[in-house]
Amino acid sequence: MTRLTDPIEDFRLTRSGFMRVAAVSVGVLGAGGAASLSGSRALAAGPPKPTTRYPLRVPPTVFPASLTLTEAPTVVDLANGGKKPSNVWAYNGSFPGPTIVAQRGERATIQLVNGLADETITHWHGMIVDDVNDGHPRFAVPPGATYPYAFTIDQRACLNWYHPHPHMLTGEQVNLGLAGAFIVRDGVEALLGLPSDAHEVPLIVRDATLDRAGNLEYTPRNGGFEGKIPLVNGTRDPYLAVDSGLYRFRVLNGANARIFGLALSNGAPFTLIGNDGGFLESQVSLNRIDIAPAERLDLLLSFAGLSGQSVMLRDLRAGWDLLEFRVGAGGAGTVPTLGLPTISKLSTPVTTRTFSFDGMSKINGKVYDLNRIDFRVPFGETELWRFVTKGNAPHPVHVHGASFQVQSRTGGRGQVFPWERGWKDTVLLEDGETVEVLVRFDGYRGIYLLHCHKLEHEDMGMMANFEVV
Ligand SMILES: [Cu+2]
Repeated sequence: MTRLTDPIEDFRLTRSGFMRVAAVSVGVLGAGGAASLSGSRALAAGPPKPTTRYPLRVPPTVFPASLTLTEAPTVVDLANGGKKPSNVWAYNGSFPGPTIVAQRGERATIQLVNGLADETITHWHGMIVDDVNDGHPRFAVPPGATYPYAFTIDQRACLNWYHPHPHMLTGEQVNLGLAGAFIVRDGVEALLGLPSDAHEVPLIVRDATLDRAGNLEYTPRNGGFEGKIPLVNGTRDPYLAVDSGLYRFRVLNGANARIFGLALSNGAPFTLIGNDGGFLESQVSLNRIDIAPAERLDLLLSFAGLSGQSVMLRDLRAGWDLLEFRVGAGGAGTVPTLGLPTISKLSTPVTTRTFSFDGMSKINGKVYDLNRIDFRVPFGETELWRFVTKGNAPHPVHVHGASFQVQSRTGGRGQVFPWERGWKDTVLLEDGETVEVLVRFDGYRGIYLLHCHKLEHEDMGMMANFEVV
């Protein structure tokens, strides 16, 4: 059985539904797959260097009109061709879920089917939609039920994603496999002539723990789930055969709690052109990028001159090899200088609010209450939101219903990083830091969420409802 507690705040999850066996099993739940918290720590040795690598899985592409998404247990091959069946939970049997690709202005009509044994609801992370379509936990549906979504996509081209958001169950459902990419395209992007088709690759990076039978196993800790192995697009030890041309990688940190420090083994820089809310105003060359849970990156990478060589995408924090690029012949193209669109700057906030991310389960001293509106925000007014913490960071702070612009970070790391410019919906708050953002809710009125995207903190109650009025 797994249960999260917050010793700092002496808070305990009391929801009976949360006590469960954490290993996924298709058919009969249980089978002795549960791990105690102390047991998961005892086994936390580093992964061995893999000798065999498997082709990177690229999820199928689907479109948002008349789409049915079913969340259900299924069996996948994490070694993608290695014939090693693993029990996971997945959207439409695909781990990660199918990549939804939408054009700005398009209408999404999506039927969510709950094929799990618990309630669920799906949130479109980064999508600006009205509140009945936002996947708020109050809309969670029971097993066997459906939830109909219908919304118009009206925002800049960007990489968003979708995942479950039921109260106190998000960490488990995401960790056991329920997440997928949601790409928005627009005319501005089309004019840039960026790499496409096989040269545009989504990379959903996360960590995972497997039980002895090789099934995904959720072993939460109140400080955040820490998996023992990395997965990219649900693939163990993946490689990607590339040509020696230009690629666009759409990177999502889909981990519950882990931050990745991305770098390339040959020391070459990434060219960062966008993040959560779309393109940056100008491209930037970076040798290392830290990406917190739920953050996204839009990267260009040229393999010109590397034919016959191997380049590894690494995580410098855990010392993991994430993805090997095996560079073949053919292909062309170096990183172009792009004319990226300008970003109108938010300014002159009307109101300043301070949010303290306390312990592991509270914002401003309060544990989340599904039925409590914590504050109200006037529609269309720019506000300055200040995020602080009394400890137990990192806290990746996420806002529903609007994107924001990061203004400053004082204390701690003391700077706004290049990957935090432009439009964001998630920003990393470390211990000792104060992060200020400007935000304006000019899409829809209604009830939205502010929360920590370390999913174990979220599930313990580090979340607040606000209403745009
Ligand atoms: Cu947190």
